[in-house]
Amino acid sequence: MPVTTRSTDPSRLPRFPADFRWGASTAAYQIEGAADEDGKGPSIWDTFVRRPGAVRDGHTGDTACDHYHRFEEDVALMRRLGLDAYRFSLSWPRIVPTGAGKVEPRGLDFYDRLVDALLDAGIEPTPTLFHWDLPQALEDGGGWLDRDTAYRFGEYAAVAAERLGDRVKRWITLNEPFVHMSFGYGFGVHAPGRALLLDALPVAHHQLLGHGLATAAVRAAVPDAQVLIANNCTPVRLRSDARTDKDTAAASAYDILHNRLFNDPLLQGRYPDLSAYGMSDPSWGGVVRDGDLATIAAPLDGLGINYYNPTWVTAPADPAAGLPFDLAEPEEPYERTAFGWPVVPDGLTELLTGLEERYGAALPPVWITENGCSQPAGLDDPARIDYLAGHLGAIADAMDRGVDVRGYFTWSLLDNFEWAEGYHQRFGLVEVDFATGLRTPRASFEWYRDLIASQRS
Ligand code: IFM
Repeated sequence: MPVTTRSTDPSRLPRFPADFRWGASTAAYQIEGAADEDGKGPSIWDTFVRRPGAVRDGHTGDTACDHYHRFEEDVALMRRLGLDAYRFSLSWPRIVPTGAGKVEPRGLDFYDRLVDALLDAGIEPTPTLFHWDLPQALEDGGGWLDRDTAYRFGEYAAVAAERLGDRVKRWITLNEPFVHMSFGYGFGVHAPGRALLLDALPVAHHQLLGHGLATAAVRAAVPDAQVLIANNCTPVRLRSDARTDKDTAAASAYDILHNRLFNDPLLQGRYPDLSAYGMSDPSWGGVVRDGDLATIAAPLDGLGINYYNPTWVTAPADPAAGLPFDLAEPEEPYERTAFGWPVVPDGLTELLTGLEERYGAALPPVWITENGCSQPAGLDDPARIDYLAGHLGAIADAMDRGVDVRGYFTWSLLDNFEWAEGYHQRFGLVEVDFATGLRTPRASFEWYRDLIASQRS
C-alpha cells in the first residue's frame, strides 16, 4: 500500500519558499564515538549501555560512526547534498566533563573545527545543546530530577555560546524533553534507566527551566541568535470502534502528557491541567517555583517539531493501573517502517494545523527538526523516498493552510546508534558500515540532493 499518492519525482513536489531551509539532523552520542577521548567525561549513555540487557545485543556508542574523526568526510557528504543547514548536538560531557566547573578546551576545539568546516561548505550550523547525553556526574546528584541540573545547563549553554556564537546563529536548547522524561526516567528504557512512572514529572519542569536559562544565556552571548527547542509531538487519534466519552478523555490526557506539558508553558506561560494525573497543586508540590514559568516562556524564535507518527489511545482497561489512557494500535493497515512505526504523512498536517489552532499568534515559526524512517539495510530505499516525499507534501499542505514552516531537517544524515535498539535501526540517507566506518550514499541521498537542487532551480 503506497504511503502517498503524490509523485516522488523531485521536480513535481510542491514548491517551497525560496528561503526555506533544507537540512539533515544527527546527535552527538549517536554518531561521534570517541567516547573517552580528549578529556570527555562519561555521560549517562556511556553508563547505561553497559547495563546488561539495556541495549539490543549490547551495542554501545563507543565508536558509533566515528564522526569525531571523520567529520570532514561527513561535511563533504552534506555539501554534495546541497544542505542549507545541519542540525547536530554538542556533547555536554565533552565540553564540561563533570557537568559543572572545569571546561575541556579540546571538546570545544572539536566543535570549533566542525563549525568552520560547515561554514566553509556554505552550511548553517544548528547545534542542539542537549540530546540526552547528560554528564554522569550530574546524574549522580539526581540528574534532571534535581533543580540544580537546570542551572548547570544554563552555565554550559553560556560556555558553548561564548565560544561558537560568533559563527553559530541558530541554537536549539533541548531535544525531545518528553522522550527523555518518559523513556529515561518514567519507564527506564533509555538512560539513565530510572522507572519512576509519574514521579518522573519533575524532569519535565527542570528540563524546561533549563531551556529558559539556556535561552537567556545564549541570547546574552549572541544577541542576534535565533533560539529554538525541538519537541517531539504527536497528533492523538481514536479508533473508530473506541469513541466513548472515556476514550475522548483518554485522548485529551495523552495529549496533555506528550504535547501540552511542553508546549503550553513555552508558548502560554502555564502548565495544562494535570488533574488526570492526580496533580491539582499548581506548584507540583513545590517543584514549580515563582518566576519559573516566566523564564520558560521567554519568546522563542522558532518551535522545532520532531514528527514520526500519530498515537492511538483508548480509555484505560484498568483505570486503577496508574495511567489515564491505554496505547492502542490503529485499525488502518498503514505501511510500517522497519521499526514498525506506522507511516502517516497526513498526521503531520494534522499536527501542524492543530498547533496553529491551539496557539494562534503565540505560535512562532515552525521548523521540522526531525522526520525520517528506519528502513531495511541496503542502498536501494524506495520506501524512504516515498516517506520523505509524503511528509514534505504534508508540510506543504499545512503551509497552504497558513502554518509558517521555515525549514526541514530529515532524520538522519547517517545510519547511527539508535538508543536501546543499538545499530539495528537504519535511519540514514547514507549507509554506514559500522565495522569499517565506510559511508555509502543511498538512493534517498541522491533523491534528496535532486529535490534540493530542483527547489533552487
Ligand atoms: O534517533 C532518534 C533521535 O535521537 C530522537 N528522535 C527520534 C529518532 C528516531 O528514533
